[in-house]
Amino acid sequence: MACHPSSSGKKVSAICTSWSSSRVQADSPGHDDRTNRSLNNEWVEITNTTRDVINLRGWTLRDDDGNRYRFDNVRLAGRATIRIHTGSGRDTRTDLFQNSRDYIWDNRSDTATLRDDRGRTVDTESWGRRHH
Ligand SMILES: [Ca+2]
Ligand SMILES: [Ca+2]
Ligand SMILES: [Ca+2]
Repeated sequence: MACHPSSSGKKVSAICTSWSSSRVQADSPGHDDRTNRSLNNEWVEITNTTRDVINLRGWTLRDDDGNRYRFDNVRLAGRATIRIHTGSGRDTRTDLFQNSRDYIWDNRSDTATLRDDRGRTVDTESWGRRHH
């Protein structure tokens, strides 16, 4: 987990120490055939480990290849988990969709970086090894 310490915000430092983008399913089960179903079985889960509601508006989720997802007005309750799917679908309280037509999270290696609305890194999740 990476986190830039904040001198001002008690709230931000609390987020930094408490947040985790806890799980990534980078390799959609089965053959990667680029169907929407397969794309949606590639996802990142973010868990709010605090007891406070956090609004993710303006927050971003990025990979190592320049893909970026920007959150809308999404309120994540305390202790709640939200799953961000790669493919298309209708956003709900527990599931969001990037509406991408291609995979985002590289099966072998990649990094998911969550940043808040001020561009500060809240959490990172890496897997595999870099090849360049
Ligand atoms: Ca993948
Ligand atoms: Ca697969
Ligand atoms: Ca990627």
